[in-house]
Amino acid sequence: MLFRFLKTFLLVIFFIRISFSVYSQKTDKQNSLTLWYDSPAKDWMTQALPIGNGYLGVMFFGDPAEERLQFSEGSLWAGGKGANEEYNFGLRKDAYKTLPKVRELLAQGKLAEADKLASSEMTGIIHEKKENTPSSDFGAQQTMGDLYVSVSHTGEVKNYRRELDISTATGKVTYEVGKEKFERTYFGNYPSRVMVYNFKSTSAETYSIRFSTPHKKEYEKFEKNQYIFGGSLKDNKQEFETTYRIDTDGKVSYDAGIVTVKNARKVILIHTASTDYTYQFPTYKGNDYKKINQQVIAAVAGKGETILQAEQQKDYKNLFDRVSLNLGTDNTNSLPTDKRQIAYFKGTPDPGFEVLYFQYGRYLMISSTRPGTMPMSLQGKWNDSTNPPWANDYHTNINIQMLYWPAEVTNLSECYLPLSDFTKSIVEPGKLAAKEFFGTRGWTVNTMLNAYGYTSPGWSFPWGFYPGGAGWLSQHLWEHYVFTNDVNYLKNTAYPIMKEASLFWIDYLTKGKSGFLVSSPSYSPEHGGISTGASMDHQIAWDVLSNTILASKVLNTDTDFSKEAQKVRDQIQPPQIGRWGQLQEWNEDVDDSTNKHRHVSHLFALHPGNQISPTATPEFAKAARVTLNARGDEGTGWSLAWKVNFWARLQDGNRAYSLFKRILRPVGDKTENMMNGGGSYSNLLCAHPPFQLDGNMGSTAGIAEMLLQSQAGVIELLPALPDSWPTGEIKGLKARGNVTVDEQWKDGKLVSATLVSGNSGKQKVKLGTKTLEVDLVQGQQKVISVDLFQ
Ligand code: FUC
Repeated sequence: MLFRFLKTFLLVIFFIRISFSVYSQKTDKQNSLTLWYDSPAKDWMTQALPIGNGYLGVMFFGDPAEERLQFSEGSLWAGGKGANEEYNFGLRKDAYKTLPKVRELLAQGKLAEADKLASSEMTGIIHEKKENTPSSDFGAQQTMGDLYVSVSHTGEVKNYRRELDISTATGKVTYEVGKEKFERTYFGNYPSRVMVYNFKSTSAETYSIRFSTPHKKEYEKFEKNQYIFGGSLKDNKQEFETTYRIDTDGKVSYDAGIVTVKNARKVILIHTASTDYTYQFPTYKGNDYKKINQQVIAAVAGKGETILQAEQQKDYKNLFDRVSLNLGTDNTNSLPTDKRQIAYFKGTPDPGFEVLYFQYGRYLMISSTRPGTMPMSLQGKWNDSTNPPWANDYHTNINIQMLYWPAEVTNLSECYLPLSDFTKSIVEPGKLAAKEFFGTRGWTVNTMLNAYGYTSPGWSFPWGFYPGGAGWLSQHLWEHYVFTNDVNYLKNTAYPIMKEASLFWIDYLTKGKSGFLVSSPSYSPEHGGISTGASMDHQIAWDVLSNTILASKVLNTDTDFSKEAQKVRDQIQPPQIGRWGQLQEWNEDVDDSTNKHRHVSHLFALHPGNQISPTATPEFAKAARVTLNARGDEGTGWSLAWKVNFWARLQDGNRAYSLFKRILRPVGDKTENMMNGGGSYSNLLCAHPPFQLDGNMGSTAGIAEMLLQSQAGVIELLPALPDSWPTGEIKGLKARGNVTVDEQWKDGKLVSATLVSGNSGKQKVKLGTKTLEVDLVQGQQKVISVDLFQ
């Protein structure tokens, strides 16, 4: 008996020692897909590290004395009808009646007068700030609050390390105090809808846990080792609840909102939260959030941290491991990431750092957008404020689309579905906006979009005016089909929405002076004023009509409608080349060659559209190049990222790469810079500045675009490989047609590519200027060696 006891005791001791020594071995190995630091984060935006489970975005700081776990839930939104009964999705009754007059003034060249009239009659209505309202009844996405966990140890902290391993989606903080060792492990578990925060120590400690929120407390309680906080937003009374279960070997007590755990070597919080929000127009209320939390907590009742972690690993790795990138180095990761970023900026070549940034985008996507969650907003799911920049909303004139660019091509198709659901949810209010402001059928959204169906033009003119949003969002619906070949999705979800977006353009376009169909009034996002015939509108209309025509063919439906759409599409004003060889941003040749504006919207046709390409339309591609050269290589975070994608489409890998390097530039500035402040913070979140996640996502997509393209019905291998990546391998990218592609290259040249298709058929594959056709058999590997192209 004694012997057995001793044996168990020794095993436990051995296990504890192993867990700590395993950790230090890993430190030595310096996992190349890890961000790590030798001090705690002091600042949320630039230093704290993001984790998440799709629903919740959490930032951890790693202060040894008191951990701060700041969290946000995607559907916690101020504003809407709850904030103001008069809120009406921004609609302005009969605004479309002003349209003929605005068009007439524009046709007469009276731009200022047209602007004035449209500004007063065609701007969406919001109701200004009231007490406790962050930004009018448009609202803003909200932080939920912070969990603070303090630990009783005193004394000097040694061997400190804070890290985020993106290959396992695990955050860690380790340090020593005297002889005692401390280790915290954090991760988000999507299948069980919980966050897990695990505090371990070799010494027995007292832990104290409190929740702090800027929102109103409705109730707070602690029962059966479970803390529950019910709250509501002050402006719109939106309700939410957050709760965690404690697993510990210590003694737990609760008093006045503070949970104390004494004599503990292990404290694990299993945390969840939800709100009463649903996609139910017009109320957006009714989610039984308390029941959801109860179900979540009940479902994890038998699951400890180990099971939850095993579940999380299976779920996460199933997505993350689909794509690997190796740029031919040993990927040393011996410097803390902030110092590594500076060394890289100063010129130390570090392809492993570039791989880390590429994969970070995929990590952030898996952590913040999963089926059933809200889509990512400007900051993904990470927001610490009640009044975040641009309301942390869903901007549709570049931002929300860029956030989702990597989804299909980097093999994370499922992560797109929240945007698909959200898009579906805004069709109804979007139809009202189309009718009221433009007098058309179909649906539209404009620049700013909230969680409460605000689809009207912005609240100011002209920046908020942007009828192109719905057409652009429809591109993603189509691309999801094209990448997955999921005909049911196309039929039941995508096509009906695309068709409605097309109807908008069929009705809105009018005959211009040249005889072509033009958009009027139109606006090139956040640049210049309104006019007749901004190029981006035409390109978006062309895109959505083209895709809808293709979709109707695939589905063998709506032949008459398709013919009508084709007739309209073919009459749209084509892109134009201006006096200095540039692709014109507007109908008139007025582009200023010295202008450095961050938006380059008139190149939509090059990327993400496919109307312009170096092979099919070389003259337009040349003009796009002239435009890009004139705009220059500076910009905000997302602007740089878009330029990476543009240059990749122009097949200039070196230029794309030099722009990508700019995105990795260290930035400390958190204040708004609309021109040239783009880069990345030391936590590698992209700086607009301030922080916006679109730059991260656009960069990840841009790298994929440099290595593989398929927008023209041909799989193009290594279309824009930069000289700086002479040797490498990428596995698991997706090409349109549901084809998974691996590529290996050496000395700047392809060695071989391996294709696996979800369906059998012929496929064109291109390398340089040579194209060949291969037969693909569903599920079977097809290895294409470079010799085949000779
Ligand atoms: C668009 C951009 C800004 C910013 C904002 C969130 O309006 O022009 O640069 O990214 O979205």
